[in-house]
Amino acid sequence: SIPKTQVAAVVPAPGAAVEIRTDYPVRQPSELEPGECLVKLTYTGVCHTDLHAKKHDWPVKPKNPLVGGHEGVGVIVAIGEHTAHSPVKVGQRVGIKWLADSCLQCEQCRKGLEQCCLNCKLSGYTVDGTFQQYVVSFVNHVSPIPEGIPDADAASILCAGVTVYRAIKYSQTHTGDWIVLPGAGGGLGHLAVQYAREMGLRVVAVDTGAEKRELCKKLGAEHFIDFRESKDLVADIKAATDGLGPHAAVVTAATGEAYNQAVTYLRNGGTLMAVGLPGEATLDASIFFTVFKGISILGSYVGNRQDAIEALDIAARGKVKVYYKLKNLSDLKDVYEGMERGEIAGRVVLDCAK
Ligand code: 8ID
Ligand code: ZN
Repeated sequence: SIPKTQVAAVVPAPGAAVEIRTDYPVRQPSELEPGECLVKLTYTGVCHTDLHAKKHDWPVKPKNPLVGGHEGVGVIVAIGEHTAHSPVKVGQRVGIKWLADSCLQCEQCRKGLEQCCLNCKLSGYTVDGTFQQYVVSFVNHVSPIPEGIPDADAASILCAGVTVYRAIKYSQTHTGDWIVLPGAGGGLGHLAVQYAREMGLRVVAVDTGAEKRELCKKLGAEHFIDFRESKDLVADIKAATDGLGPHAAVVTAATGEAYNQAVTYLRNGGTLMAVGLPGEATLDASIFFTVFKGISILGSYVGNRQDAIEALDIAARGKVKVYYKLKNLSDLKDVYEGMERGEIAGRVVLDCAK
Protein backbone atom coordinates (compact mmCIF):
# COMPACT_ATOMS: atom_id res chain seq x y z
CA SER A 1 0.00 0.00 0.00
CA ILE A 2 1.05 3.58 -0.64
CA PRO A 3 1.86 5.68 2.45
CA LYS A 4 0.25 9.10 2.85
CA THR A 5 3.53 10.81 3.76
CA GLN A 6 7.21 10.26 3.05
CA VAL A 7 10.74 11.59 3.52
CA ALA A 8 11.67 14.35 1.07
CA ALA A 9 14.52 16.86 0.73
CA VAL A 10 12.81 20.21 0.26
CA VAL A 11 14.18 23.62 -0.68
CA PRO A 12 11.56 25.69 1.21
CA ALA A 13 12.32 29.08 -0.40
CA PRO A 14 14.52 30.41 -3.24
CA GLY A 15 18.18 30.00 -2.28
CA ALA A 16 17.37 28.53 1.15
CA ALA A 17 19.17 25.50 2.62
CA VAL A 18 17.66 22.11 1.86
CA GLU A 19 15.52 20.61 4.67
CA ILE A 20 14.73 16.96 5.28
CA ARG A 21 10.96 16.58 5.88
CA THR A 22 9.44 13.35 7.13
CA ASP A 23 5.84 14.42 6.52
CA TYR A 24 5.93 15.35 2.85
CA PRO A 25 2.67 14.25 1.16
CA VAL A 26 2.57 11.38 -1.33
CA ARG A 27 0.12 11.89 -4.23
CA GLN A 28 -2.23 8.92 -3.97
CA PRO A 29 -3.01 6.71 -7.02
CA SER A 30 -6.61 8.00 -7.07
CA GLU A 31 -5.28 11.57 -7.36
CA LEU A 32 -3.16 10.94 -10.47
CA GLU A 33 -4.16 12.63 -13.73
CA PRO A 34 -4.36 10.59 -16.94
CA GLY A 35 -0.80 10.18 -18.27
CA GLU A 36 0.78 10.47 -14.84
CA CYS A 37 2.41 7.63 -12.95
CA LEU A 38 3.63 7.21 -9.38
CA VAL A 39 7.16 5.81 -9.08
CA LYS A 40 8.59 4.39 -5.84
CA LEU A 41 12.23 5.47 -5.98
CA THR A 42 15.22 3.45 -4.84
CA TYR A 43 18.18 5.67 -5.83
CA THR A 44 18.82 9.11 -7.24
CA GLY A 45 21.96 10.81 -8.48
CA VAL A 46 22.78 14.41 -7.53
CA CYS A 47 23.50 16.66 -10.51
CA HIS A 48 25.11 20.09 -10.41
CA THR A 49 21.84 21.33 -11.93
CA ASP A 50 20.15 20.53 -8.61
CA LEU A 51 22.64 22.84 -6.92
CA HIS A 52 21.83 25.60 -9.45
CA ALA A 53 18.13 25.07 -8.62
CA LYS A 54 18.79 25.27 -4.88
CA LYS A 55 20.93 28.41 -5.33
CA HIS A 56 18.35 29.95 -7.69
CA ASP A 57 21.20 31.15 -9.93
CA TRP A 58 19.73 30.46 -13.40
CA PRO A 59 17.75 32.98 -15.48
CA VAL A 60 14.92 30.42 -15.76
CA LYS A 61 13.50 29.92 -12.25
CA PRO A 62 12.31 26.71 -10.50
CA LYS A 63 9.05 26.08 -8.63
CA ASN A 64 8.88 26.97 -4.99
CA PRO A 65 8.98 25.13 -2.62
CA LEU A 66 11.04 22.60 -4.54
CA VAL A 67 11.93 18.93 -4.31
CA GLY A 68 14.92 18.69 -6.66
CA GLY A 69 16.46 15.66 -8.35
CA HIS A 70 16.26 14.24 -11.87
CA GLU A 71 18.42 11.10 -11.94
CA GLY A 72 16.01 8.70 -10.24
CA VAL A 73 15.36 4.97 -10.60
CA GLY A 74 12.45 3.02 -9.17
CA VAL A 75 9.35 1.00 -9.91
CA ILE A 76 5.97 2.21 -11.17
CA VAL A 77 3.40 1.59 -8.42
CA ALA A 78 0.40 3.31 -10.05
CA ILE A 79 -0.75 4.84 -13.33
CA GLY A 80 -3.45 7.50 -13.54
CA GLU A 81 -6.93 6.23 -14.34
CA HIS A 82 -8.09 6.80 -17.96
CA THR A 83 -4.50 6.88 -19.25
CA ALA A 84 -4.65 5.96 -22.94
CA HIS A 85 -1.90 3.80 -24.50
CA SER A 86 0.69 3.80 -21.72
CA PRO A 87 4.06 2.61 -23.04
CA VAL A 88 4.96 1.41 -19.50
CA LYS A 89 3.09 -0.64 -16.91
CA VAL A 90 2.72 -1.00 -13.15
CA GLY A 91 5.62 -3.00 -11.71
CA GLN A 92 8.04 -1.86 -14.41
CA ARG A 93 11.48 -0.47 -13.49
CA VAL A 94 11.91 3.02 -14.91
CA GLY A 95 14.13 6.08 -14.71
CA ILE A 96 13.19 9.72 -14.16
CA LYS A 97 15.18 12.12 -16.33
CA TRP A 98 15.27 15.94 -16.43
CA LEU A 99 12.60 16.11 -19.12
CA ALA A 100 9.58 14.88 -17.16
CA ASP A 101 7.04 15.50 -19.92
CA SER A 102 6.51 17.25 -23.24
CA CYS A 103 3.49 17.68 -25.51
CA LEU A 104 4.79 15.34 -28.26
CA GLN A 105 2.70 17.35 -30.78
CA CYS A 106 4.63 20.57 -31.42
CA GLU A 107 7.31 21.17 -34.02
CA GLN A 108 10.17 20.66 -31.53
CA CYS A 109 8.67 17.39 -30.24
CA ARG A 110 8.01 16.12 -33.78
CA LYS A 111 11.63 16.84 -34.67
CA GLY A 112 12.96 14.93 -31.66
CA LEU A 113 13.89 18.11 -29.80
CA GLU A 114 11.45 17.25 -27.02
CA GLN A 115 13.59 19.01 -24.43
CA CYS A 116 12.86 22.32 -26.20
CA CYS A 117 9.06 21.84 -26.16
CA LEU A 118 7.43 25.06 -24.94
CA ASN A 119 5.04 23.03 -22.78
CA CYS A 120 7.60 20.71 -21.22
CA LYS A 121 7.82 19.82 -17.53
CA LEU A 122 11.20 19.48 -15.83
CA SER A 123 11.84 16.99 -13.01
CA GLY A 124 13.15 18.66 -9.88
CA TYR A 125 12.64 22.11 -11.40
CA THR A 126 9.10 22.86 -12.60
CA VAL A 127 7.67 19.69 -11.00
CA ASP A 128 8.91 17.92 -7.85
CA GLY A 129 11.76 15.53 -8.59
CA THR A 130 13.58 12.53 -7.18
CA PHE A 131 14.85 13.74 -3.79
CA GLN A 132 11.90 11.95 -2.20
CA GLN A 133 10.60 8.39 -1.95
CA TYR A 134 7.62 8.60 -4.30
CA VAL A 135 7.64 10.84 -7.37
CA VAL A 136 4.81 11.64 -9.76
CA SER A 137 6.04 11.42 -13.34
CA PHE A 138 4.63 10.86 -16.84
CA VAL A 139 4.16 7.56 -18.68
CA ASN A 140 5.33 8.95 -22.03
CA HIS A 141 8.69 10.13 -20.73
CA VAL A 142 9.85 7.75 -17.99
CA SER A 143 12.72 5.63 -19.34
CA PRO A 144 12.52 1.82 -19.16
CA ILE A 145 15.71 0.58 -17.46
CA PRO A 146 17.29 -2.34 -19.33
CA GLU A 147 18.13 -5.64 -17.62
CA GLY A 148 21.57 -6.17 -16.18
CA ILE A 149 22.23 -2.78 -14.59
CA PRO A 150 21.48 -2.22 -10.89
CA ASP A 151 19.26 0.77 -9.93
CA ALA A 152 22.09 2.72 -8.27
CA ASP A 153 24.37 2.25 -11.29
CA ALA A 154 21.70 3.37 -13.74
CA ALA A 155 20.61 6.50 -11.85
CA SER A 156 23.15 9.01 -13.15
CA ILE A 157 22.85 7.81 -16.72
CA LEU A 158 19.40 9.47 -16.72
CA CYS A 159 20.91 12.97 -16.77
CA ALA A 160 24.72 13.00 -16.78
CA GLY A 161 24.96 10.02 -19.13
CA VAL A 162 22.23 11.02 -21.57
CA THR A 163 23.49 14.60 -21.72
CA VAL A 164 27.10 13.84 -22.58
CA TYR A 165 26.15 10.96 -24.86
CA ARG A 166 24.03 13.30 -26.97
CA ALA A 167 26.54 16.17 -26.80
CA ILE A 168 29.35 13.96 -28.14
CA LYS A 169 27.04 12.40 -30.74
CA TYR A 170 26.36 15.87 -32.19
CA SER A 171 29.94 17.17 -31.79
CA GLN A 172 30.74 16.47 -35.47
CA THR A 173 33.60 14.13 -34.52
CA HIS A 174 34.68 10.85 -36.10
CA THR A 175 36.66 7.82 -34.98
CA GLY A 176 40.24 8.76 -34.16
CA ASP A 177 39.51 12.47 -33.61
CA TRP A 178 40.72 14.38 -30.57
CA ILE A 179 38.12 15.65 -28.11
CA VAL A 180 38.91 17.91 -25.15
CA LEU A 181 36.66 17.68 -22.11
CA PRO A 182 36.84 20.61 -19.65
CA GLY A 183 35.09 19.39 -16.49
CA ALA A 184 36.16 15.79 -17.17
CA GLY A 185 36.47 14.82 -13.50
CA GLY A 186 32.90 15.79 -12.58
CA GLY A 187 29.59 13.97 -12.89
CA LEU A 188 28.97 14.68 -16.57
CA GLY A 189 32.64 14.81 -17.48
CA HIS A 190 33.72 11.38 -16.22
CA LEU A 191 30.92 9.82 -18.26
CA ALA A 192 31.91 11.96 -21.26
CA VAL A 193 35.41 10.45 -21.10
CA GLN A 194 33.85 6.97 -21.34
CA TYR A 195 31.23 7.68 -24.03
CA ALA A 196 33.91 9.43 -26.08
CA ARG A 197 36.18 6.39 -25.82
CA GLU A 198 33.26 4.13 -26.73
CA MET A 199 32.71 6.29 -29.84
CA GLY A 200 36.37 5.86 -30.85
CA LEU A 201 37.60 9.32 -29.87
CA ARG A 202 40.92 10.28 -28.26
CA VAL A 203 40.40 12.19 -25.02
CA VAL A 204 42.17 15.13 -23.43
CA ALA A 205 40.66 15.63 -19.98
CA VAL A 206 40.81 19.06 -18.32
CA ASP A 207 40.00 19.43 -14.62
CA THR A 208 41.88 19.79 -11.36
CA GLY A 209 43.31 17.72 -8.50
CA ALA A 210 44.89 14.30 -8.05
CA GLU A 211 41.66 12.34 -7.58
CA LYS A 212 40.08 13.64 -10.80
CA ARG A 213 43.37 13.14 -12.67
CA GLU A 214 43.51 9.50 -11.60
CA LEU A 215 39.85 8.91 -12.42
CA CYS A 216 40.15 10.39 -15.92
CA LYS A 217 43.32 8.44 -16.68
CA LYS A 218 41.77 5.21 -15.43
CA LEU A 219 38.74 5.81 -17.68
CA GLY A 220 40.90 6.15 -20.76
CA ALA A 221 41.89 9.81 -21.13
CA GLU A 222 45.25 9.97 -22.95
CA HIS A 223 46.14 13.29 -21.35
CA PHE A 224 45.02 15.14 -18.25
CA ILE A 225 45.62 18.87 -17.98
CA ASP A 226 45.14 20.51 -14.59
CA PHE A 227 43.57 23.89 -15.33
CA ARG A 228 44.79 25.27 -11.99
CA GLU A 229 48.40 24.19 -12.61
CA SER A 230 48.70 24.88 -16.33
CA LYS A 231 50.60 28.09 -17.14
CA ASP A 232 49.25 28.17 -20.70
CA LEU A 233 46.14 26.05 -21.26
CA VAL A 234 45.96 26.73 -25.01
CA ALA A 235 49.58 25.67 -25.53
CA ASP A 236 49.17 22.58 -23.35
CA ILE A 237 46.01 21.45 -25.18
CA LYS A 238 47.60 22.01 -28.58
CA ALA A 239 50.73 20.14 -27.52
CA ALA A 240 48.57 17.20 -26.43
CA THR A 241 46.75 17.06 -29.79
CA ASP A 242 49.50 16.86 -32.43
CA GLY A 243 50.10 20.61 -32.24
CA LEU A 244 46.88 21.33 -34.15
CA GLY A 245 44.30 21.39 -31.37
CA PRO A 246 41.33 19.09 -30.79
CA HIS A 247 38.53 18.45 -33.30
CA ALA A 248 35.96 19.22 -30.62
CA ALA A 249 35.58 20.58 -27.11
CA VAL A 250 32.61 19.43 -25.06
CA VAL A 251 32.53 21.76 -22.05
CA THR A 252 30.75 20.39 -18.97
CA ALA A 253 32.33 22.73 -16.42
CA ALA A 254 29.80 25.03 -14.71
CA THR A 255 31.87 28.13 -15.32
CA GLY A 256 32.41 30.65 -18.11
CA GLU A 257 36.21 30.41 -17.87
CA ALA A 258 36.18 26.85 -19.17
CA TYR A 259 34.66 28.12 -22.44
CA ASN A 260 36.74 31.17 -23.07
CA GLN A 261 39.80 29.71 -24.76
CA ALA A 262 38.02 26.99 -26.74
CA VAL A 263 37.87 28.86 -30.06
CA THR A 264 41.59 29.60 -29.68
CA TYR A 265 42.71 26.03 -29.07
CA LEU A 266 40.27 24.20 -31.39
CA ARG A 267 41.62 22.82 -34.65
CA ASN A 268 40.41 24.49 -37.86
CA GLY A 269 36.92 23.18 -38.60
CA GLY A 270 36.48 22.23 -34.93
CA THR A 271 33.33 22.23 -32.82
CA LEU A 272 32.67 23.86 -29.47
CA MET A 273 29.80 22.03 -27.79
CA ALA A 274 28.36 23.95 -24.82
CA VAL A 275 26.91 21.78 -22.04
CA GLY A 276 27.86 23.26 -18.64
CA LEU A 277 25.39 25.94 -17.56
CA PRO A 278 26.78 28.88 -15.59
CA GLY A 279 23.79 31.18 -15.03
CA GLU A 280 25.30 34.53 -15.95
CA ALA A 281 28.39 33.97 -18.10
CA THR A 282 28.58 34.89 -21.77
CA LEU A 283 30.80 33.23 -24.33
CA ASP A 284 34.03 35.12 -24.97
CA ALA A 285 34.98 34.03 -28.48
CA SER A 286 36.75 35.86 -31.29
CA ILE A 287 34.25 36.40 -34.10
CA PHE A 288 37.12 36.74 -36.58
CA PHE A 289 38.70 33.40 -35.69
CA THR A 290 35.33 31.64 -35.37
CA VAL A 291 34.82 32.52 -39.05
CA PHE A 292 38.44 32.23 -40.22
CA LYS A 293 38.90 28.79 -38.61
CA GLY A 294 35.45 27.55 -39.63
CA ILE A 295 34.45 26.83 -36.02
CA SER A 296 30.97 25.52 -35.12
CA ILE A 297 29.58 26.73 -31.80
CA LEU A 298 26.67 24.54 -30.65
CA GLY A 299 24.64 23.94 -27.51
CA SER A 300 23.34 20.58 -26.36
CA TYR A 301 20.59 20.20 -23.78
CA VAL A 302 19.98 16.82 -22.08
CA GLY A 303 18.44 14.36 -24.57
CA ASN A 304 15.18 13.01 -25.93
CA ARG A 305 13.57 9.64 -25.16
CA GLN A 306 15.69 7.88 -27.78
CA ASP A 307 18.95 9.39 -26.52
CA ALA A 308 18.02 8.07 -23.06
CA ILE A 309 17.41 4.57 -24.42
CA GLU A 310 20.73 4.58 -26.28
CA ALA A 311 22.76 5.95 -23.35
CA LEU A 312 21.19 3.40 -20.96
CA ASP A 313 21.81 0.54 -23.37
CA ILE A 314 25.52 1.38 -23.60
CA ALA A 315 25.75 1.49 -19.80
CA ALA A 316 23.77 -1.74 -19.34
CA ARG A 317 26.21 -3.49 -21.70
CA GLY A 318 29.01 -2.42 -19.34
CA LYS A 319 30.72 -0.01 -21.77
CA VAL A 320 30.23 3.00 -19.50
CA LYS A 321 30.11 2.97 -15.71
CA VAL A 322 29.10 5.66 -13.27
CA TYR A 323 31.75 6.15 -10.55
CA TYR A 324 29.80 7.19 -7.50
CA LYS A 325 29.89 7.45 -3.76
CA LEU A 326 26.72 6.11 -2.19
CA LYS A 327 25.11 8.36 0.44
CA ASN A 328 21.68 8.83 1.98
CA LEU A 329 18.87 11.15 0.92
CA SER A 330 19.27 12.82 4.32
CA ASP A 331 22.91 13.72 3.41
CA LEU A 332 21.91 16.02 0.53
CA LYS A 333 22.94 19.23 2.28
CA ASP A 334 26.51 17.95 2.77
CA VAL A 335 26.61 16.72 -0.82
CA TYR A 336 25.74 20.23 -2.07
CA GLU A 337 28.52 21.68 0.07
CA GLY A 338 31.06 19.22 -1.35
CA MET A 339 29.85 19.93 -4.88
CA GLU A 340 30.14 23.68 -4.35
CA ARG A 341 33.77 23.22 -3.29
CA GLY A 342 34.45 21.05 -6.37
CA GLU A 343 35.35 18.05 -4.19
CA ILE A 344 33.27 15.38 -5.90
CA ALA A 345 35.11 13.21 -8.43
CA GLY A 346 32.45 11.42 -10.49
CA ARG A 347 29.00 11.42 -8.87
CA VAL A 348 27.16 11.04 -5.59
CA VAL A 349 24.13 8.72 -5.61
CA LEU A 350 21.60 8.78 -2.76
CA ASP A 351 19.66 5.91 -1.21
CA CYS A 352 16.08 7.21 -1.18
CA ALA A 353 15.10 4.90 1.70
CA LYS A 354 17.52 6.54 4.12
O1 8ID B 1 21.73 19.50 -20.74
C1 8ID B 1 22.71 20.07 -20.31
N1 8ID B 1 23.42 20.89 -21.06
C2 8ID B 1 23.13 19.78 -18.91
C3 8ID B 1 22.68 18.63 -18.26
C4 8ID B 1 23.10 18.38 -16.97
C5 8ID B 1 23.95 19.28 -16.32
C6 8ID B 1 23.97 20.67 -18.24
N2 8ID B 1 24.34 20.40 -16.98
C7 8ID B 1 25.22 21.39 -16.34
C8 8ID B 1 25.05 21.57 -14.86
O2 8ID B 1 23.94 22.39 -14.57
C9 8ID B 1 26.37 22.21 -14.53
O3 8ID B 1 26.34 23.59 -14.87
O4 8ID B 1 26.55 20.94 -16.50
C10 8ID B 1 27.35 21.50 -15.47
C11 8ID B 1 28.17 20.41 -14.83
O5 8ID B 1 27.36 19.47 -14.16
P1 8ID B 1 28.04 18.29 -13.29
O6 8ID B 1 28.92 17.48 -14.14
O7 8ID B 1 26.95 17.65 -12.53
O8 8ID B 1 28.95 19.17 -12.28
P2 8ID B 1 30.23 18.73 -11.41
O9 8ID B 1 30.16 17.29 -11.04
O10 8ID B 1 30.33 19.75 -10.34
O11 8ID B 1 31.46 18.87 -12.45
C12 8ID B 1 31.95 20.08 -12.90
C13 8ID B 1 33.46 19.94 -13.07
O12 8ID B 1 33.97 21.11 -13.72
C14 8ID B 1 35.27 21.34 -13.20
C15 8ID B 1 35.11 21.04 -11.72
O13 8ID B 1 36.37 20.79 -11.09
C16 8ID B 1 34.21 19.80 -11.75
O14 8ID B 1 34.96 18.59 -11.74
N3 8ID B 1 35.71 22.69 -13.59
C17 8ID B 1 35.38 23.92 -13.14
I1 8ID B 1 34.06 24.34 -11.75
N4 8ID B 1 36.03 24.91 -13.76
C18 8ID B 1 36.77 24.29 -14.70
C19 8ID B 1 37.66 24.79 -15.69
N5 8ID B 1 37.91 26.10 -15.84
C20 8ID B 1 36.58 22.90 -14.61
N6 8ID B 1 37.17 22.04 -15.44
C21 8ID B 1 38.00 22.56 -16.39
N7 8ID B 1 38.25 23.89 -16.52
ZN1 ZN C 1 21.28 16.92 -14.44
